[in-house]
Amino acid sequence: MPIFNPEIECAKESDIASLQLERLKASVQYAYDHVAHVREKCDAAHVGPGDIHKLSDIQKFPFTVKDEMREAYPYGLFAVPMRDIVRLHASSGTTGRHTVVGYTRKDLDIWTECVARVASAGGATADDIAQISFGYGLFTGGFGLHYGLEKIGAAVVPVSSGNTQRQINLMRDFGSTVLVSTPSYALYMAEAAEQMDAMKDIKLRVGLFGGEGSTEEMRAAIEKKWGMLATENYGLSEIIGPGVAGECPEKCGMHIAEDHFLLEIINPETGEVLPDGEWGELVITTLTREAVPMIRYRTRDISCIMRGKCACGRTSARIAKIRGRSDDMLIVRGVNIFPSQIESVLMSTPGIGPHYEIVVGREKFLDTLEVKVELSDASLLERFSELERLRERIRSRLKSTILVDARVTLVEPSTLKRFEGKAQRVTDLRKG
Ligand code: DLL
Repeated sequence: MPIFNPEIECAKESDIASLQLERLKASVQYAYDHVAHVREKCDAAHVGPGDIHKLSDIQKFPFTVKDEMREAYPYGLFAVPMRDIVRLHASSGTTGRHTVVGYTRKDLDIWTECVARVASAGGATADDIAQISFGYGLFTGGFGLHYGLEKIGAAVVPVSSGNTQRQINLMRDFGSTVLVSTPSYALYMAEAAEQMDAMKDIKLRVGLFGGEGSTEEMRAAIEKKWGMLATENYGLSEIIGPGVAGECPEKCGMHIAEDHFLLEIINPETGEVLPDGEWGELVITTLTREAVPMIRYRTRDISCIMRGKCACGRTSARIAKIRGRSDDMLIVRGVNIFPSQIESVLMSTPGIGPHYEIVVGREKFLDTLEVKVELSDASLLERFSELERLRERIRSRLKSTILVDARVTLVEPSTLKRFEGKAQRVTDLRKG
């Protein structure tokens, strides 16, 4: 499997660390000189670019949070005049204003390189026909993967998301070999392909998935349905978009583009920096961004950093599969639950399908948790005792994993909502 930039991706750890330090000094100086908000925050915290002598000196700097980007809407954190900007993207988020990100020509070149690396690592090559089923638009997924895949020489099919039957027809007629989408959309498309009896004519061999979390069990289900290798990559618009990190076929964490991003893990409650291998919130500092340099951006994503050479030959540090977002964590009757824990239980229980919904509510001052999941075989609905046994099995497996008693509702196949982009599986009725 080719490595896109072996000089960097397979470099000695100490060489990467020196490059990071050199770039960190320059990037913090640049942000301080060009973004008033950064300068004011640094001055208030009595730190400045001159305080960076080693990589860990970044810990002296204050964090940046999403609200600061919203307050600076639209261009308050930009470090360059608009004439140097060649692209704008934005992330909508569930509440409030968009966060807007800009790119200079150099930012776009770097972004393309970073995505080319994750696309190669994930298994795509110049021989592939890559169907991009991420939305094209303000979301960074479509355009991000587009330029990265073109860079490695793949034939890109920019379908964008939606119109699922057409996706399947194109996949079959064009002979697509790589699918780019969210994992939940990949599942939905697999179901559509089965219904259209098109699976046998589809040649997909690799899936490059991202934009949302998924469990190992979900990956296994996708790989089985499509008969493909499924790898995932990670990124966020505030930092650049996709391309921050990506898996190789070893599936042992996502290789970080360390020459462009400095990653830390912190305790989300105290802000304390945690050592490698410990789980916490990912914090990212950009090392080369021109348009919107970021110092210690709190991603809210929960992961851990792993080091050591990978069997694929890359030496770059990796982040583990994202366990969830700290703001997605549900607190039900005082117990912390990540939706991914529920997904793992459901996906490893035979007899039910991969589509589910989680509803949290409150009855008589007590939190309630309902898990709705589709049966894989509708005829079970007529066999009451079997149905009850299955429901009880799921309930007790859930209880031993999440320590909370959930109401399990089994529904007919193909009745729960399907997603063409990022799945929205949790409804918290206690909010708002
Ligand atoms: O989702 C960028 C992206 C697009 C990455 C396509 C990979 C592929 P945003 O819309 O700003 O950007 O959303 C960023 O999505 O903070 C995570 O919570 C989540 N996310 C992205 N990739 C993964 C992943 C894009 N592989 C937010 N696993 C991030 C888990 C992910 N969560």
